[in-house]
Amino acid sequence: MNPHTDRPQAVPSTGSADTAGSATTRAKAPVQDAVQDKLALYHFDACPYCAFVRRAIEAQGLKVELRNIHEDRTHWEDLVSARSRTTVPVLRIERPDGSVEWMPESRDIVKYLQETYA
Ligand SMILES: N[C@@H](CCC(=O)N[C@@H](CS)C(=O)NCC(=O)O)C(=O)O
Repeated sequence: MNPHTDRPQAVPSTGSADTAGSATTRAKAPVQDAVQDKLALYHFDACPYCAFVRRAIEAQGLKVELRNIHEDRTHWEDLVSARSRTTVPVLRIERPDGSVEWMPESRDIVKYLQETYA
């Protein structure tokens, strides 16, 4: 599938049925205060996987800086420097202790956001 031209069938809806699991069958990760971590999403407008993540961020009302790699060369360079590739979306998580994690894969990002900051 070409995700730029076709409907991304691999991209699920942000509905919770297939991503959140059952409260009775799966333990929920500890809820954190979203403002404690600095979150930034590397993305670009026409990317359907990015749109999926942006919708989830908006639905949760999370504070996430959007870093468009097609509009800002610095963001593109930082992404390539960290990941050695340009595939987006990628969530950059900067924790209060200064550690930084770069999380790829739209489904994993949405799952992480829902489990961590819901
Ligand atoms: N499985 C990935 C697919 C991400 C993906 O294919 N992103 C495309 C844009 S929609 C991309 O960044 N392509 C350019 C590249 O890989 O360098 C996800 O779900 O996040």
